[in-house]
Amino acid sequence: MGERYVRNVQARGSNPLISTITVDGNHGMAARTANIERKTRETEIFLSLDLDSADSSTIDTGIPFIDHMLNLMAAHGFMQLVLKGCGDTEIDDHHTVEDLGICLGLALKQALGKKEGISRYGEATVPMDETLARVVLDISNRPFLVYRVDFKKNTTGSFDLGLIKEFFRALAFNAGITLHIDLLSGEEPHHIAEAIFKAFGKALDRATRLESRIKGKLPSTKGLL
Ligand SMILES: [Mn+2]
Repeated sequence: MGERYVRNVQARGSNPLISTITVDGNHGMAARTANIERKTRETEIFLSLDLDSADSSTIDTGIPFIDHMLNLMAAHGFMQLVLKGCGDTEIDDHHTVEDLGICLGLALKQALGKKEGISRYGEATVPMDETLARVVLDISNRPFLVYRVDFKKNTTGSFDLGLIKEFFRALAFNAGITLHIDLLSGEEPHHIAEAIFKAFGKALDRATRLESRIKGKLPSTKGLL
């Protein structure tokens, strides 16, 4: 919208200085950001999300493997995540990973607000060597997870790979998204996890991208999301 406005101004022959108006790149909509603070007896998480900033993220959850995955997700999804978390990892990583999914889901829901003008659907298929992972999602307010991923090992390093499903289930249900994650091929668990998190980031970027043709309307024939 911004670029078109600038072109129209120039076409009308107005003061060319007006063409220096800065465009916020966000179709004039409010910033799509969220801040979440969540404390329980099991975890403490502070999270800031900016869907429209590709600045580098700062992530420290106390679980280096998850820090690595969330960094990949944010970088390839062109979003900025500032995250500080800690939890009862002396028991295991379960509470912390699930609560990170809850907080990211809540942040996503908050950042998207009324969901006006978004593309709504997003898909990405991402390879990593022998691995190919596909993520398809709908910002639908219909929480659902279909997770067809078969890891041939239970852990990578000391990380329990079963927790990846817990993370995405918590995320999908708290964000209100329909989320399908399929592993099309893959052997090495670290590759599989990376491809899934990158594909999620890219699919989310595509689904949350503002679509200028619908001019800020809700992408639903029902009129409700
Ligand atoms: Mn890696």
